[in-house]
Amino acid sequence: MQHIIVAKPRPGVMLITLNRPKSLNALSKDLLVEVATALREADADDAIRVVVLTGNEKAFSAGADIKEMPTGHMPMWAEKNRLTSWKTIEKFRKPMVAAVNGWALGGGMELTMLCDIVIAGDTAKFGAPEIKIAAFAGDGGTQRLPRVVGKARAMLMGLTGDPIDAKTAGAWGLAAEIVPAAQTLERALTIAARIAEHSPLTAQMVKAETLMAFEKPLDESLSLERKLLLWQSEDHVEGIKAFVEKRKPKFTGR
Ligand code: DAK
Repeated sequence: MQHIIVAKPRPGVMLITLNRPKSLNALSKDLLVEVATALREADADDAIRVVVLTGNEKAFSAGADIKEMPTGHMPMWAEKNRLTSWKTIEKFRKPMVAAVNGWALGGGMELTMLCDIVIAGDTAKFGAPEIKIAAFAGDGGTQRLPRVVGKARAMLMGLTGDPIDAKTAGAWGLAAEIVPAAQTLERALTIAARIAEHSPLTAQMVKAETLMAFEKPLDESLSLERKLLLWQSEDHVEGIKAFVEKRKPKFTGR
């Protein structure tokens, strides 16, 4: 990997660090392909239960790599590997936590919205500046941002292109917690390790069901949720037994 660093800092946790500091972790096609590759590995590895995604202190990511954009008409947006990589990130089944310091702009902010929990340092700034280069948040941002912050705030961000600070991002629901910047990664890893203690299958189900609330009409998602009452797993049986026997459960992921 040339543009990301992959580590396993806690049991059950994969840490992916975006590593193009000279361009503020701009999301080049190659970087996106590497992130998608790491996620495919995480998906295939039962020992990995949660992924944490982070950048550096100056930037989580400043968005799509503007220097990679053609000045002619040929849309690099439609490049197959780029689109497939975004799809892989979007469809990743295991819980994903973002640890965000500094800039999370354009595609960088879109990436945080594909994470299930966002922990932001107090230096973080979120924004949709695409309009400044006569583009728009075309990797899901025009649809996900209003679902997260509401129409009026999404319009404010998308039409002015101006960033919001961490406190505002927390108040608007883009981040679950705001912490001192020096503690962002540690807090995200602690949350990831906590999730990794639980039944992995169940954590994936909680993720999938929660996402349904954003993706399907209420009637449809409620009936899908009801069908899941039929769902049973060895971990569920173990969870009940452990409670009754007053001991810690041993989850196997079955
Ligand atoms: N791409 C490439 N390089 C970038 C970059 C980016 N997004 N952001 C920063 N850099 C580079 C700078 O060019 C500079 O490189 P050198 O000049 O040193 O070689 C280095 O990173 C440091 O940046 P600055 O010198 O500018 O640092 P400052 O602290 O002064 O400013 C900044 C930080 C984040 C305010 C500024 O760098 C900035 O405004 N960056 C651009 C942010 C941006 O506009 N992001 C959105 C990109 S567009 C689609 C349609 C559109 C899109 C996607 C899909 N479809 C139709 C499917 C668009 C998506 C986007 O994300």
